[in-house]
Amino acid sequence: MSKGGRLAISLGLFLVAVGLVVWAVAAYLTPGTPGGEVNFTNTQSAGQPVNLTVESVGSIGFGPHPSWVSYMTKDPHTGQWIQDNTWVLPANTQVNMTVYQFDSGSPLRNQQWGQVEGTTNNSATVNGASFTHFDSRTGAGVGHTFAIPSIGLVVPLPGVASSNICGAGPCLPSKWAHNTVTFSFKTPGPGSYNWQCFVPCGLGYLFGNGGGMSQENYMGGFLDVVR
Ligand SMILES: [Cu+2]
Repeated sequence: MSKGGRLAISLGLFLVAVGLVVWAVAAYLTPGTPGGEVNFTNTQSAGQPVNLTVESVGSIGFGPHPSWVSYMTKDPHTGQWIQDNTWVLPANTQVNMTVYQFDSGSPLRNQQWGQVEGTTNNSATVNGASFTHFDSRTGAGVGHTFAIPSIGLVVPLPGVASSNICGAGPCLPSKWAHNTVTFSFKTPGPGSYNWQCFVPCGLGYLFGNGGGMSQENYMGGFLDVVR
């Protein structure tokens, strides 16, 4: 091979190496690159309930669509709020879910979604008070719902009435007005199950189902249930 050829190959390999280093540093510095999975199979002993904490925010505040509504997950390993809304969960295990709901609300288009279904005792709590149905025509309405259609689970998340609304995620419960909703459910057998919001909250889109509503990882994600 000519000297020029070797030089070209060396230069090419050098540039690839520089590119990989830049990519690795950028990946490391980018918090919670959306679309990733959060592993809840090793956060507790086998057979013990899984504690899963999420929040719903009116504007995610970063990424390609900063104004979109979104859920965020509290990473059980680091305590950080990240926009990774696919959860790896053990099969046939109780999940104790806490949702901090930071968004304002409105009446539901379908009052049926005000019913709590598919959770333990078909009930949930909001700020400590048990409820089985929320009339979204009262109070500040419903901000979002959390639903896992394949197991018939729907929980309405009451909207926030306060003017102290968090403008951009991640929203800290210690700082901004929110409603704390808790409920439990049992994971099914192994498989991939989608979860989503059923409140048409993609405002400005036909039927309200555009924007964050139709984009995975904003108003929806997956439960990757493993044995
Ligand atoms: Cu929503």
